[in-house]
Amino acid sequence: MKPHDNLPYSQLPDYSDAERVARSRAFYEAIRTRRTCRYFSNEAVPRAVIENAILAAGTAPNGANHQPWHFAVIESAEKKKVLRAAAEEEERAFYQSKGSEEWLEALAPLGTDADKPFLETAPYLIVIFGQRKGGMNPGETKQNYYVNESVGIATGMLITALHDAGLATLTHTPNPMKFLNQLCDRPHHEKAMMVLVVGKPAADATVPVHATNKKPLDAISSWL
Ligand code: IYR
Repeated sequence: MKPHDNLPYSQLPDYSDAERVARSRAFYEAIRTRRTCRYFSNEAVPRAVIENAILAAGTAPNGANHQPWHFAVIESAEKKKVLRAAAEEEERAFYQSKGSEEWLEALAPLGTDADKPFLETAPYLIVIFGQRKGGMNPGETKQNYYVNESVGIATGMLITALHDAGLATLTHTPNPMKFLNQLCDRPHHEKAMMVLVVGKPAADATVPVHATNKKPLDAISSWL
């Protein structure tokens, strides 16, 4: 088969309108229960769940189908410890001086601080890298396109897949993230974009009320 050959698009079920409405509502009801979690159980989670979620993320739409992402899954206690120490050092600088007054005020209702024990408690830390170069095949150095957009969509799908499997996640963004290249043994042309903390929520986990307040449809959409 040549690269420009096409295949029939035959994968989608032909639901009735009523079924589509019901399914879209059911999906919304399921995904609206997702919460960013800051209290994790240390209970193990099968690796296959993470592998399947990464496979799902890897189907995301992306620039030129170069799939410009890499998911480095940290499960070693030693590496988690190093990541936590480096991230907390940066976060201390952020909360003590680097973060603007306006930014810190915006975070106040979430109650976040520089302490990140979940970085050692949770069974998995998925460090998500965007690849500025790489093309489709190993060893290629072709330019990649729409890396931020592609990785953003893939990350959303990863979070959705993990939520569907009954796992909690936290999108953590240490700033700067350069130390993650060395920790995860990734080349310089890759940029770490997110640390996704994954696991079961702690039995007594709570979420800030502030985070449950979602904008209504008419505030986030318009019909033209
Ligand atoms: N990276 C910091 C600060 C932080 C920033 C935003 I914007 C958040 O929504 C939450 C936290 C931290 O992890 O604490």
